[in-house]
Amino acid sequence: MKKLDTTLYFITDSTGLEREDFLRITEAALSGGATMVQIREKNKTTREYIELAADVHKLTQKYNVPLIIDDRIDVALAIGAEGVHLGQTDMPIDIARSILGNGVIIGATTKTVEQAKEAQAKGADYLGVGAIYPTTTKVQTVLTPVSTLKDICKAVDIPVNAIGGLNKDNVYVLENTGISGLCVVSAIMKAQDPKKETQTLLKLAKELKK
Ligand code: TZP
Ligand code: MG
Repeated sequence: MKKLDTTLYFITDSTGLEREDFLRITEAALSGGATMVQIREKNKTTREYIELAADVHKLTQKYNVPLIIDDRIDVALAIGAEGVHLGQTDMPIDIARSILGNGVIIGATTKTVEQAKEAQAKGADYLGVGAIYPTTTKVQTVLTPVSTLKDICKAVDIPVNAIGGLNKDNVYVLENTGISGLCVVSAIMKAQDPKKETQTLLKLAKELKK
């Protein structure tokens, strides 16, 4: 596995979009410098998920960026994705690791120091922590205080990304937290100019992780 760069981690959401527009936005994010991409689908059949993930994988491979599949180990294996992202109610990290092996990236959502330490101990490669702000993206989540994010960054050695309602106007709250990067969905997915938005967010993310 090459070194993980979670600086600007773009998570897709195809809700309400034609396939063509969805793929255009995804490629815009890649050309704008997204360092990781996650495909996150909640309402697709397994076949639809695989087909879309395979199309996104062609794009991420063109830009040499790892593709992470939300939740679905089977979809990741089916298309040879670089990783999976697991929430607290998804497959336990150690079991996923035993299925996928050491060459695959495993990310975990954690909201407490305890969860973060456990995820690291069970073999997670990075953590997503949030939601920092209320989000318009369809997700079951509660807000995570910035102070908890900071505590988590201190408690683990693996990269920690902030997630939830983040955009170029509000990420300043993440200064001096110890994060390794930003995870964003709608800030890029719903931008007028997704490439430009990605470039702006990448610049901010680089500043924040210093
Ligand atoms: N987990 C916590 S918040 C969230 C996920 C998947 C959604 C983030 O989406 P947005 O649009 O960047 O707020
Ligand atoms: Mg999940």
